[in-house]
Amino acid sequence: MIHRLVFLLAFAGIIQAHAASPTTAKRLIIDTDLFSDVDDAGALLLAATSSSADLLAVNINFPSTYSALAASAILAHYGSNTPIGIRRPLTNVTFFDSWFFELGEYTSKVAYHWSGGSLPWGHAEDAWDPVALYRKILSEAPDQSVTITSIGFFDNLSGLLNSSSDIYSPLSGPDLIAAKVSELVIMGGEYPSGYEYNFWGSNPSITAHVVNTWKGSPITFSGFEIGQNVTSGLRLINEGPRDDPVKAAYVYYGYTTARPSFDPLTVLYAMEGLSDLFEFGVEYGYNHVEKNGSNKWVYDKGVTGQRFLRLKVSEHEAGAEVDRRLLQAAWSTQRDQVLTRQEV
Ligand SMILES: [Ca+2]
Repeated sequence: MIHRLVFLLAFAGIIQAHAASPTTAKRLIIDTDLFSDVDDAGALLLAATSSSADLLAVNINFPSTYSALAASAILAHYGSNTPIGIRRPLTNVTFFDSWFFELGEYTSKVAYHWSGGSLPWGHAEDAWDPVALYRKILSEAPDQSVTITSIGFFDNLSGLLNSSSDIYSPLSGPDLIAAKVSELVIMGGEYPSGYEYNFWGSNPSITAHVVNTWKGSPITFSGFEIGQNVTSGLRLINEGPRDDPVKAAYVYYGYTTARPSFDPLTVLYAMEGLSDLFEFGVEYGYNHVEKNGSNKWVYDKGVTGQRFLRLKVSEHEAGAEVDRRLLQAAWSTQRDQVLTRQEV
């Protein structure tokens, strides 16, 4: 009986949250390397289901067919038909944990078993060119209205910066960014200095191109130190809906272990701002990336428009909030609400 009440109250709360879906929802584009870590899947779950975000596009910066198909499967499961782009040329590479021999592959399994959306199984080549998708979505958006969230590598954003007039817009890449982007939120680097995977793991000179030359919108950095010790995923694994693809991804990837929360935390900031979770570590100066992918904050008081985040709560509290949000998001889909009713 208690369980029934809890589920019904949760159900009512979820309905209310979605009914209140504001016209002020942030227009969001996510650029993800959905492949070698599962927290990208958690981030997609949050963005696809939140009333705080209008997910306009998902661009993938790792060129595996399974990354594109898994993104489509995940988005479709939560009722999102958000268009998907992916960096070319595509490969059929799958993740293998050659560092620790403990993590599992999830993108091909999620892609196959939850096949759906705009890129069903076998149709990865139908994905957008990511730069064309950026230019189309940005050109159609109101001025200074789009938040871009980078939770992986930088090839697609570098391509956007290098782009020129096309069928979507007469503007160059930098001019289009200045006209349409309200904020670039980057998970990557370490602050005030460090050497982090998203910056060095693909092509660090491309990282340097994006971070060192981006102009026209503020940049907020979410560093390695924010998410590394904020673990999440166990509640989704243990309490999530039976047929949830992101729950399955966490199981395939980490078995029964909680994972760092780099990307879910970054997407929560991108959607909701500082909220109760974050504060700015600094609000002047700028980030500089070397060609090897290491980064260092330059404390120049004459420069504004870049900042890095700090947690305002303990790592334990932040992890509990990410866990709560992942679980709430997974149960919020129409399909699972029906399942919930049958189960209680
Ligand atoms: Ca990522």
